[in-house]
Amino acid sequence: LSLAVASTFAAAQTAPMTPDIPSRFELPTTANDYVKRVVEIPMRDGVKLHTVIVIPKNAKHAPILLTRTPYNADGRAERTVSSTMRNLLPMGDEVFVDAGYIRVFQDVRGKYGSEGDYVMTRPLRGPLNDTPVDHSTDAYDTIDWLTKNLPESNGKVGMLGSSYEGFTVVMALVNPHPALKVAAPESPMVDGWMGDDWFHYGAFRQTNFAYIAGQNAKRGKGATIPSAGDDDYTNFLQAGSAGDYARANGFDQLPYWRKLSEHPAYDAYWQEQALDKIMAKQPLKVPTMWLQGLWDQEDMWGAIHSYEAVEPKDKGNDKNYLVMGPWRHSQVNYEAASLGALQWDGDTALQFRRDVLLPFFNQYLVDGAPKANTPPVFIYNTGENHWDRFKSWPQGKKNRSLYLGANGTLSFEAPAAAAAKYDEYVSDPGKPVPYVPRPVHFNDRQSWTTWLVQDQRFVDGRPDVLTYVTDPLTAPLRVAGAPQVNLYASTSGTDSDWVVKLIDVYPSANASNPAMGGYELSVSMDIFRGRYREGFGEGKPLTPNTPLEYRFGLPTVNHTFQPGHRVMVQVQSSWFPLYDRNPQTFVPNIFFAKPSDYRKATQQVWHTPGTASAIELPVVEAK
Ligand code: PG9
Repeated sequence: LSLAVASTFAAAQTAPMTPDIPSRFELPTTANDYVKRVVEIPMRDGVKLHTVIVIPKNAKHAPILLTRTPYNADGRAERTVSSTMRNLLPMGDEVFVDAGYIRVFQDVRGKYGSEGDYVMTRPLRGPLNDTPVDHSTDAYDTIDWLTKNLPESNGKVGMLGSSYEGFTVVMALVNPHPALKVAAPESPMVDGWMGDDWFHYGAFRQTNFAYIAGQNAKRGKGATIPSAGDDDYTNFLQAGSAGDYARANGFDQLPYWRKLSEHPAYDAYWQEQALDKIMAKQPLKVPTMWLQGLWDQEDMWGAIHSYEAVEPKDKGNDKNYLVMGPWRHSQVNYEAASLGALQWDGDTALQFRRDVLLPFFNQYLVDGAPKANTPPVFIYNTGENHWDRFKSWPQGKKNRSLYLGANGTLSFEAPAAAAAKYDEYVSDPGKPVPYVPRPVHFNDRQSWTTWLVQDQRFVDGRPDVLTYVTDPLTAPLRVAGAPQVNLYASTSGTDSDWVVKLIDVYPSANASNPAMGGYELSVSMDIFRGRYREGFGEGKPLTPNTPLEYRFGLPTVNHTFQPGHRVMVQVQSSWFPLYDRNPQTFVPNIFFAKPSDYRKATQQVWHTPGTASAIELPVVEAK
């Protein structure tokens, strides 16, 4: 009897040595308010793209929101493990979830679950791409499949995404599928040389090393570069040139680094990829909301330049829209009541998503939805702390020159002939000016996302930073557009970088918010690599010790300098280690400058009647 009991008992139990990891485990889905389908969608060349589709339970005639990503579609479609679609999907999607949208994330070819080759910024078919496919055809084929295979949908698709995901939205707008009804490229990477991720006016952005290794070392999550020490200022200085840093960290194995370093100038490789120029060639077919942050530390060029390039062909004034919020890169999809020390009038990102973006998308995607009251231009005034709704952009039609003067003065009066013709400093590549206070940590997210609003007092007064400042303003000064630098400067070297910052200096004391007392807030700043002053296609040596003109646009602003504030301009010749150092001796390719090429140079900023350095401000005159 006891033997029989024992064997019955054993039969009811799991044998002790049963392997504890089953071949498959799935969470029950009955409680979910959504259905998730993971599909491999075939493209025209047979390559299958990994696609995650999240459908509200019992959906009927639902619109589709599509994002194409190099950042892991499975992860993008699972913010948290949750039975509710709201908690499952990214924060920025909440308004769309509440409105009953179907949400689709797809891995671009060659990344994560998708087949095919990954080409970092795959050019459109043409001179740089002799394959039959690009992101435009992949978006087309994907939309075609979605409209035929999702019975829960109404067959209308919108695309949205930030940064790289914004770049894939722009690509979809070139020969768009007829079912693509509306699009919002958010901080899209549009021109990687002029002012988006890789360079700004030819100066290379060394933060990209980590990105390139992270994206390209593997099909999934790539490699992390070890840090030599706890201050990236020292790490990059000791490495030498950007090319030396790359070599020491194994980048010669990564084709994208080779492509970058073989094309330091704005040659055909970059020109053919500039999406703003491509978009400008034909009128928009799809209503498009171009969107970016006013302090977008990664893609400051793309959206605003695309909007401006496309605008002349928007004859019906019904396809081309611009949105600029007081945001860091991609902050539109998160909480945005503040940025660094700056506080806004509520969560500006939520206000935009709920009140502008969703109604705009609904209008084109939801059957029977009303026409949205979408302003052609929706832009935050960062000095008066409110949203502006405009019919057109820029608002500042009249450029007024703000002149750099003797003794650190800055005024709307052109300089008279004076004894002091210029101000001088020594730029030493051995001691470059930091872009944030040291120690610098590239991977410190807080520092990286807020560096453009960093209080500039940390360099004001350095012997290699020139500072010009107005008297306290007696009336508001409203600037609405892109300030233009018109600098006359000389160098004793044969190449030089020029960094120019337009700064709002807050009154020196602020009892309610002491952190803002005397704050030097950069409202617009950028770097220009001097060798390109005569043209971006080819770098040329500078004539030493001669005042030369440098003209370049600064990032767009919509800012009121308030009475009691002062306007400041700072000029310096390095911004390290974010930007690689200019050796200040002309060499064919700065990526590969040798240690002996890096030399101190005496820099002069001129302010005489014939060489009047100034910033031209798109001022809106008070009525
Ligand atoms: N700024 C990132 C990027 C875009 C495109 C190319 C390279 C980098 C991004 O945030 O996606």
